[in-house]
Amino acid sequence: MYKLYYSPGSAAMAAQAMINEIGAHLGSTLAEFILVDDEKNEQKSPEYMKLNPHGRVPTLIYDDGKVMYESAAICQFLTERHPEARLAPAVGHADRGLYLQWMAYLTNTPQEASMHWWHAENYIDGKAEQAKMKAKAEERLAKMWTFLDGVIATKGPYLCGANFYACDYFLVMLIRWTRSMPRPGHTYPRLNGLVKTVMARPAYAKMLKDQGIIQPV
Ligand SMILES: N[C@@H](CCC(=O)N[C@@H](CS)C(=O)NCC(=O)O)C(=O)O
Repeated sequence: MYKLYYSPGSAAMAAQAMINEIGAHLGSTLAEFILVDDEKNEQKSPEYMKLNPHGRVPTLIYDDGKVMYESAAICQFLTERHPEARLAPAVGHADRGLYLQWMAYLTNTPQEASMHWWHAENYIDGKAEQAKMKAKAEERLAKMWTFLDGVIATKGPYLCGANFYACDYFLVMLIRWTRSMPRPGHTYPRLNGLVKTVMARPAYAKMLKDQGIIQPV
């Protein structure tokens, strides 16, 4: 039904875990996961750029040839196509506003700050300027993790409260991206609890195994 193009540890992590979870729910294999080897720069190959002109992962193929990209949009699309998996609150549900808030916040704030750290060269020229940008990204992400840790402390155990949704997969994916920073997301107590809870979900654990990556806790 789906093809998901991924690189290990990339922005495809959440969508791949969701596809596993939906597939387990339906009792069927739902997708083919296609490796785009970023060590060989395959995301910039002419064949892949025909699918995703930005040369980034993930890309999702659905309905025998329709193509979409942007990880948060793919996650949202999957929740809408498979409401039975309950990976998002239904339209009209009391959690819906918060859920949409977190999906937007995660993709446009911590995800973007992570990009400043991982790919400072895409934003500014010069080694010294890039080092400053990375330091600022670390500082900003530490503030975001403090904030989100507080949200979960007061309203957890998940981002929207009692119910697990796709935004929790997305957050745990972003937390992994900060594993080499001075204050990685998983070192904040409630975020650490969330990472452990999400890693205990078979769909997330299978994604980590299939991608050949580990998630520090
Ligand atoms: N906003 C995009 C960002 C995707 C993105 O930056 N993916 C990274 C991997 S995490 C990538 O493919 N980078 C390769 C490159 O920019 O050359 C999304 O969320 O899908």
